[in-house]
Amino acid sequence: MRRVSTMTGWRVLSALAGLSLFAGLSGIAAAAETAGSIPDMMVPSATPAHQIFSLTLFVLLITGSIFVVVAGLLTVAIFRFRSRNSGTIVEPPQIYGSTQVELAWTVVPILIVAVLFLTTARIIFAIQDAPKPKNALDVTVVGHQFWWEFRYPSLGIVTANELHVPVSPMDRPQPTFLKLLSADVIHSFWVPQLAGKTDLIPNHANTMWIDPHTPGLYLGQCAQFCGSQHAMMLLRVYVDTPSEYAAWVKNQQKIGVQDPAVAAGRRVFETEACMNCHRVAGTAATGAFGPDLTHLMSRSTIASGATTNTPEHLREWIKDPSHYKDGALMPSMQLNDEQLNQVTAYLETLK
Ligand code: HEC
Ligand SMILES: [Cu+2]
Repeated sequence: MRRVSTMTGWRVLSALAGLSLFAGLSGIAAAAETAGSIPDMMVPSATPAHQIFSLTLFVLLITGSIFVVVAGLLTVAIFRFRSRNSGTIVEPPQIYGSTQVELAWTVVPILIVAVLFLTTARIIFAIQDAPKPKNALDVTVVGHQFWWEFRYPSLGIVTANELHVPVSPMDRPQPTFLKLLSADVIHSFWVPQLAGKTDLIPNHANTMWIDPHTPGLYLGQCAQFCGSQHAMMLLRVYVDTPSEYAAWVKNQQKIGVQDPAVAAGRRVFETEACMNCHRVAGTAATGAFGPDLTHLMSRSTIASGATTNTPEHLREWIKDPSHYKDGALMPSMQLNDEQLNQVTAYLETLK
């Protein structure tokens, strides 16, 4: 009777082990397939991310070896020394109070922890104390519930949710140094392929830097629970080639010409409270609670990646922000269809 129940136990156990192995493997396969399109810290492509990745591998190697040794000894003990129903129970030799054994299992773990601690500390300091080259770009990042503000003080640019930085060639590095601030609660800036996470804390400036060598789009997101739409606080970092970057800067510095064809929409914008929360350079709209809309059309997404920037989505967003982002801190201004069309047409000219 007892024998039967142990057999079932083993079967359940091995089935579970097989299942979790399968789940693990298929997870890894799925991750590998989409690598590049999802933010993946196992595919680093910039300097601090590379260091963090090597440290991760090193720690995994050490802890993995410990796991293999412990699990191996345990397996041997379970099978070799299991009860064999021989009738007589013989106690194994008792080695209580052995100085050698006690020393071994105290000193070895201390050494292992010391090695892990020192290598981690070395990399943390190397990242924190990295000298800032003269040509580094400075960007101030301000976290808001639930979007990102990017200010380029030396260039006079303010934008939102989509950060543009120049590529940093290996032979002539041009890193970007970020100063992290918050307008409300704690947020966390995390673009796994570029660098580690750093929190944005109210009344306390943090700094971090990125040094990406390959142009492209890198995705990230707020990594600190900051309210109901924390998961929709996405981040896009465009690493531009020098000419793309120069063109982007030139466009952002332009103050848009006001198109008389959309004067009606501009009037809606200026009379329906939009301008109290949003800035459009060169107009009376100087609000700072919401994203700067001066060059809204240069962004490919709206509302921090909640949806793509198309005229239909824009109109739907203005009509009812909760359609895409329930809990977003922009109210629906209850515009009628005509006002919606007009204000959308106006926004479409903010190139
Ligand atoms: C009470 C302040 C407030 C008012 C009033 C307001 N907005 Fe907003 N708006 C916001 C906030 C905050 C966001 C960011 C929401 C988010 O992403 O979570 C936003 C986002 C937007 C965006 C997306 C910008 C981007 O780059 O993601 C557009 C477009 C926009 N608002 C247009 C308007 C228009 C048009 C009006 C007037 C009908 C208006 N807003 C009124 C606060 C406001
Ligand atoms: Cu956040």
